[in-house]
Amino acid sequence: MKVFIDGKYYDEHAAKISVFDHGLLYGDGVFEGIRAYHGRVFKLREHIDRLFCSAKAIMLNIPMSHAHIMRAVVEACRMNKIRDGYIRLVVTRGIGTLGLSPNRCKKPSIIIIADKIQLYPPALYQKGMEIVTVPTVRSLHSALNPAIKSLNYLNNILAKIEANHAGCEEAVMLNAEGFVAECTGDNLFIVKKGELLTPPLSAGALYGITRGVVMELAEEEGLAVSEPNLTRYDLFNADECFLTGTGAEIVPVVKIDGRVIGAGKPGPITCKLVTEYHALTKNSGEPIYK
Ligand code: PXG
Repeated sequence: MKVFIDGKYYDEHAAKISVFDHGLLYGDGVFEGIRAYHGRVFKLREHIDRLFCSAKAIMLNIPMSHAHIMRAVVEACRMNKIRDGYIRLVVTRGIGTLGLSPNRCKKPSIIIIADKIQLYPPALYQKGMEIVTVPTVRSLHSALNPAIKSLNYLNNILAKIEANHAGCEEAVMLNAEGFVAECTGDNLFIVKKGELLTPPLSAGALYGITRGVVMELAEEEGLAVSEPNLTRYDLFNADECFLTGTGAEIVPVVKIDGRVIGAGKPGPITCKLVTEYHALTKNSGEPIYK
């Protein structure tokens, strides 16, 4: 595998960054997780847009243009002969000193890793997932805004550890007010009386690219989509529930905090959206090979 760092490609074992990089020392940086399907990079522009929004929020000047990064991501896939894979794009604050000050970091670093993807087992998609609410709440907007896809993922990792301790793969994270925000690396949707509901960004959800795609697909299907504040009660009494994310795609949820959701198996609307999502990933995206 060849890894892109600041304009050059390095072999996997030689792809290294400094111990003085503030991405490592302080989690000071931003990232994206992107998928390639059938030789195309899916929703590339949307991911790069979000990367620039995250960077703006932390006052990080990405030393490459939007168009240039898009080309670099496609090129990194080509270099690694990727047709189906996962691309991790990272921008760190760069090399600085042992002090918080980002002003000491002269140049942000850009890293692109284009690799194969580790998928959830297929059985999980057929049977559905069990998830739990965890004690760790989503960061406040006024602390570290959850809309920023920063390198500081400890809030999510703590929640993931708590879910794993409870024997689950994913956690429902509430915000400080007790409303549902999202999961540790996925957005959350419920279906109630034929309508789709998902927490608003103001509740602490990430502006998920998959979330956006699913909302568009649902609207095309004529389903009503809304973004109200949701409580655990709303989840327990949903007809269907599923998670969305670039890595996970659409994962049906069949149990939350011990309560069976709907019929206890992936619901019809969830399954329809899964089919449509797969169809979309088959024939859209930025071509890697001309
Ligand atoms: N919420 C959070 C907190 C996320 O980090 C999503 C929702 C889903 O967003 P997208 O744009 O992917 O639909 C994410 C993103 C990984 C990995 O290694 C994935 C994410 C985050 C961190 C790591 O698979 N998902």
